[in-house]
Amino acid sequence: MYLPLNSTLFVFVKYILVGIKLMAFMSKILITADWHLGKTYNGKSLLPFQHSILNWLVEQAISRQVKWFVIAGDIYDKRRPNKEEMQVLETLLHKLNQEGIHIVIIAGNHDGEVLTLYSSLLHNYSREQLYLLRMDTSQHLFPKKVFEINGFSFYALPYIDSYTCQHLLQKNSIVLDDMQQESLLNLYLQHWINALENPEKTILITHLLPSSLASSESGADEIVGRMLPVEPQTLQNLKHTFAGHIHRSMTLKPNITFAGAPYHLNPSDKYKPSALIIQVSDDLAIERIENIPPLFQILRISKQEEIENLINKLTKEHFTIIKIGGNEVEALHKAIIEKLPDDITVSIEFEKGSIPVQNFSKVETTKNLHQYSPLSLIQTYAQEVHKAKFTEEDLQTITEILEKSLNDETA
Ligand SMILES: [Mn+2]
Repeated sequence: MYLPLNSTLFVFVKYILVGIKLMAFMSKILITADWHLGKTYNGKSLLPFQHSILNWLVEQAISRQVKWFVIAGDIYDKRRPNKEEMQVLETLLHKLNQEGIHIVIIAGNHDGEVLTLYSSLLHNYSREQLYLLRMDTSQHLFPKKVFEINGFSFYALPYIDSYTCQHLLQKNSIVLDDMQQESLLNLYLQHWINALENPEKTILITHLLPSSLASSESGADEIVGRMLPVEPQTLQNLKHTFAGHIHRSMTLKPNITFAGAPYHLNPSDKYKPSALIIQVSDDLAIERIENIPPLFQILRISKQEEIENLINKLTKEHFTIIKIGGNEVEALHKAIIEKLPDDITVSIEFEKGSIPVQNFSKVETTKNLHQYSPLSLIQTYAQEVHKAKFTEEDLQTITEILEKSLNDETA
């Protein structure tokens, strides 16, 4: 076949194509949140399954040529992750770094202010490679600018609690009730937004909960730290806010978008796992990645003759829930246990209405915490989150002041 008019044109076209590819690379961000590495289900760690899905997500970031990979809080499920959980994060970050993708990590309420949590990461990466924002009561924590793309400035803000707010606003009195705490945080964010030169060109990435969403989608997951609501109107002048915390991806008001969790943490979760790809040019184009492979598979069985088929369906790729129903649950349970391969993770449960063979530990839920009185809430909060910071005497004072304010309110 006769080749292009001349090689100059050919080189020119090639140059344009490379340019387009490069532009795409320069302007894409992947935003994900709520990994909860190390979360357990019925006492068994989800970590290997989380790892394989997150590996898939990292591959997506690479093949879609994103420039920034942002984790908007709740990387670990517990404040003190174990070695395996930390290794999973490090492996994923290493892979991104090898591809030249920049990383931003924001602490969520589950990550809190444990300063040692990410210390190894800070040693292994430069600020350019990995920008890590922790909640830190010793520092001023207005949102920090993490990068700029096509005239849009991206700021990140880790989870922040009322004590940090107070510190930042240099109000030393103890702020006690929920309303005061909320207004303080809104005031603080408003102050930051008012000081911005170009709020319409500013994008905030955070782990905060807008107050029009009263509770968490995932139910059992939340409230290691008390989440302070932000009024959506506080954020209305910004170009956009991307947030973690709510595990279902959704858009609110219309400039607040939740990234969503990349997998279910419980087989009863109803949300669609997701992550966001933001293409930044003159405007923001938001795309949801929703074809994420599932973490759980549920297999139902009610007859002996189905056992062979069930065993064949077990895979290392999924955390399998086996639901036993029918009239012979005890015998079925025994037969399944005998045939289970050692290297497969399963949780055996019973369909409603079947007679349970034994009591399986129920997954703990902290849902009820929402219904606690402000007094017990602040006590739980103080004890859980600030164990190291409050003496018995401090707690006593908080309790007294709270009781007084409660009495004043009811009087
Ligand atoms: Mn979370």
